[in-house]
Amino acid sequence: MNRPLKIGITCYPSLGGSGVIATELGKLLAEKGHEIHFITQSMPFRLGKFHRNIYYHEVEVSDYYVFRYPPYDLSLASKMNQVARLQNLDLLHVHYAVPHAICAYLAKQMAGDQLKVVTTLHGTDITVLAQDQTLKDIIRLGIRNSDAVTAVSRDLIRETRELLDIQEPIDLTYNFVDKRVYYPRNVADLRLDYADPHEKVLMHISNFRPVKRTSDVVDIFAKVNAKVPSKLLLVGEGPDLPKIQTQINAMGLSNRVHFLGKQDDVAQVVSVADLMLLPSEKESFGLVALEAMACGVPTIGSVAGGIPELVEHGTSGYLSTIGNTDEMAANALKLLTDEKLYADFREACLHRARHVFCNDIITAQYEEIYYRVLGIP
Ligand code: GMT
Repeated sequence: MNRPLKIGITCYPSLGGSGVIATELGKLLAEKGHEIHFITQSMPFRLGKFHRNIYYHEVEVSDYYVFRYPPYDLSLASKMNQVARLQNLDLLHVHYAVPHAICAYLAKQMAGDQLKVVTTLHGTDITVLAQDQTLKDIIRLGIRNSDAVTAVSRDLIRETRELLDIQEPIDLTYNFVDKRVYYPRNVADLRLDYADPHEKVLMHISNFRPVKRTSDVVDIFAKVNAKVPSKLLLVGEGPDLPKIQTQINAMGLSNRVHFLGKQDDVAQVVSVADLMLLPSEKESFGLVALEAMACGVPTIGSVAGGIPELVEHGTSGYLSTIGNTDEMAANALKLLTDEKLYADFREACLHRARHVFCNDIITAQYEEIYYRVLGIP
């Protein structure tokens, strides 16, 4: 076995798939004996209790009166350099290009070339931000100066190459779930809080941003509920939530929809559902579809971005073109009204989550990349 590494991890610590993956990866690497230093603006929300081999370094922003905008990016770069020197870090693994890859590049200039930088692209850092001409060049700088770049789907690799004209290699590192946490939970009692025994449960989990097309979620649900009595559970919060509430009221569905707000224990919540709805406009991967899959819940979604790499159409879910809510509803009904078909999909979900997107496989891939950039055979 290779020597344990000292790794600095930077991510957005609040709710969001990139922060979840970064935190879970840090926890798994620490379990394997590596020393993990989170360098973030606040404690990553999934970090929870004390963990052996995990340390947390908070980035404090200087609010000196001449600053109209406190320079968070410079404070982060300085903190990365400080922690790298003090703790003798082997590498910085940053999640999300903006500003983390650029800050890591600055930190490396200060700490020295022996400090390696691995950048993981998660999606909107490329699909949305790289389209902004004012940010394009600086994102490219961060990516080109990383010792390794990884992305969470083939589609995101393709889009990164196209939008930023990146020729350098990009490693594919799919998102993962910890199989000790994500498995079908026994939630029969909890389910009764939301739905009668004869009703089906459809669920959507997101940050309710326009790219999630949450209006389509309500549309699909209305079409399903017209044929099979169902409940819709909406988990998360975000800018489109008020619009959705208005739509739900206008459609006379308010007594069929539950708003659960932000929830930490996704495995427990998702186990209540029969189907996950993910009709996004853009989705580099779709971590919630994987979390659902690992709990035996098939996804009805769109063919956006990396979703087809995760959900196999006709086996572990059904995918339609973006906005085709008629077909999505028809597919949902097909699954909900055929017990044998549903059982087959459920089995396929469990198998695929455990064998393709399992924590052991993906953590080992990241370790391989770390040793490669450090020149440790
Ligand atoms: O979905 C979001 O808007 C949040 C965003 C994030 O930065 O956490 O999610 C992105 O990264 C996740 C983890 O890799 C992916 O599962 C999501 O698909 C991706 N979101 C988009 O591409 C819109």
